[in-house]
Amino acid sequence: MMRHVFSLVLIAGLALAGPGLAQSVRLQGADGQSAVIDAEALARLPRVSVSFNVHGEVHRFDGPLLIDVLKAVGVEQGAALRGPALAQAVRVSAADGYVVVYGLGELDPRTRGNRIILADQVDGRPLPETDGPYRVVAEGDLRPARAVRQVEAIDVVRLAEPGGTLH
Ligand SMILES: Nc1nc2c(c(=O)[nH]1)N[C@H]1C(S)=C(S)[C@@H](COP(=O)(O)O)O[C@H]1N2
Ligand SMILES: [Mo]
Repeated sequence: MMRHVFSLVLIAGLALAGPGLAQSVRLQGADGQSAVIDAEALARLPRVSVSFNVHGEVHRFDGPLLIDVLKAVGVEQGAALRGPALAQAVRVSAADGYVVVYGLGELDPRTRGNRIILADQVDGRPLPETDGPYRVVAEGDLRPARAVRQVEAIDVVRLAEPGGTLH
């Protein structure tokens, strides 16, 4: 019994210790699905390495494809990513209120060659606290403006009218 009380106090203490310990990202799907992913969940996904130029310096960023992360809330990929599914926006929000929108189609590796990842490492180390724990990196971007630091939430939003046609 005492041991359980102690565990509860320990867990509550960790929860109160502040956002630095909340190493998770909130996900919301287009149809109301939601999930919270943490380092453990991310570690189970296939990893990708991307070279990315930040203000004239090339760095290697590692992490899962952003579209693989979004599988937790159900997104179409590959051949299924067609018609109205291509009218979905992926809104990435950061701790400081910075928001960047990607199109779901540009996240899909079977649609487009340049990869977009949720990086948790740079040059083989965890991201520095100012940038991480998670940062979006879009391979091929010529400026790092879309490379959202300190990602907190990712939402998928449908922009097509309901009943849109499949072409
Ligand atoms: N959360 C967050 N991410 C952000 C920004 C920001 O203001 N907040 N600025 C963007 C811009 S405009 C640039 S140029 C790069 C800067 O990357 P650096 O901090 O690694 O130099 O981060 C991008 N990611
Ligand atoms: Mo910038």
